[in-house]
Amino acid sequence: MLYSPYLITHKMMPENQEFPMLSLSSRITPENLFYIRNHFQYPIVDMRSWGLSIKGCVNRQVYFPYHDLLKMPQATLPVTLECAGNKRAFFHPKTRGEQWELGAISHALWRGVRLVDLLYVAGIQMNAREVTFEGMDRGVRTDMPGEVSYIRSLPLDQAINPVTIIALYMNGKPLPFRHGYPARLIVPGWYGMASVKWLHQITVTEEQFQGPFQVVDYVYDRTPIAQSTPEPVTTISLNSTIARPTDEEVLAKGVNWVVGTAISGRDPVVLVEISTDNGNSWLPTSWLEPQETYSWRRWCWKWHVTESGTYDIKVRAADAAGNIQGELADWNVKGYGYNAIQHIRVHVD
Ligand SMILES: Nc1nc2c(c(=O)[nH]1)N[C@H]1C(S)=C(S)[C@@H](COP(=O)(O)O)O[C@H]1N2
Ligand SMILES: [Mo]
Repeated sequence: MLYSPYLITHKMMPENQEFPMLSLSSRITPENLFYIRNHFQYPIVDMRSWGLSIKGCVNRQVYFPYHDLLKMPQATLPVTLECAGNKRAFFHPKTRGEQWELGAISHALWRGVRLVDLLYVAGIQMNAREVTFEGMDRGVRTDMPGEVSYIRSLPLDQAINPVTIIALYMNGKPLPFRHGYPARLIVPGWYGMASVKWLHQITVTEEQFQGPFQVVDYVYDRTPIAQSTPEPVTTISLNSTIARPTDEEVLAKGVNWVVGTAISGRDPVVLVEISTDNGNSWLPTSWLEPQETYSWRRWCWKWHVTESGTYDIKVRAADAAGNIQGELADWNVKGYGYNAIQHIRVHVD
């Protein structure tokens, strides 16, 4: 059977589409199925004038034309990007924002220049504390006047971490325009908002960046549940997802494979378990591929069903630090970081 899956559309202007998890068939997500998350309309990029500049708390302002970046030493890293709003649709009560289900997550091989190599050319001054990254896309937000650009910052230690790269290639080809051509930041292990697309300006600063995509969005705000100051959203939480079967699917008796993914941007995932009795008993799944630090990892489980009925299937992952996914999501106002145990119901005839 010829099967040609499509992205699942949430919005077209700006474009927000998710990867159809049920089509999961390789570790690397096919480019045409890689999720897309944009806050604004696409920018206009004129390659005759495009270059990457670094200014701020640096010894010398530098400017890198595209062809200079291409000639610099390149690093290649497999990195999974996951939107902080992935699985938002499963929060109770619901939270505002794109109602992402399972697929605001995808995996690719990124190749580009290490950010630290560029910062080294500029020379970081003693007072530097953060590095901000400005994308070329801009537009209006409903909560403030005027136009804003998509800008995010990183603490200096993460900026100089050699895994942080300015990607010029995705899966061996020049970065597709929708994923940030000509250059995008890739911050391995962090939720996707950190990986700024259509990058053109880097600024090393002494102050903490206060832009809306830093302090209004992408913070865990737990009021009124807890009285606490909102914490910034950073690394990917421990999570696991069933790609197949799907919720309410009808299956035949016999062998049915359950397949999915697991990820954490913190400690390596060491175990994924499945339950077919609503969480009363759990069995380990098998890995389909080796552990890789910043990558999701696919697992499978051979389910031999002999009795017809309705089954409540659950999946949970555990990491090397002893954390295990829980039944309840850590509810927050903006609906970030959903990582409760996934529950699907299937019917066996
Ligand atoms: N310039 C720019 N960079 C951006 C965004 C954006 O809207 N503009 N969205 C961010 C968010 S929230 C995510 S999840 C990822 C999505 O990357 P992708 O569209 O390549 O999957 O890009 C990030 N980088
Ligand atoms: Mo995102």
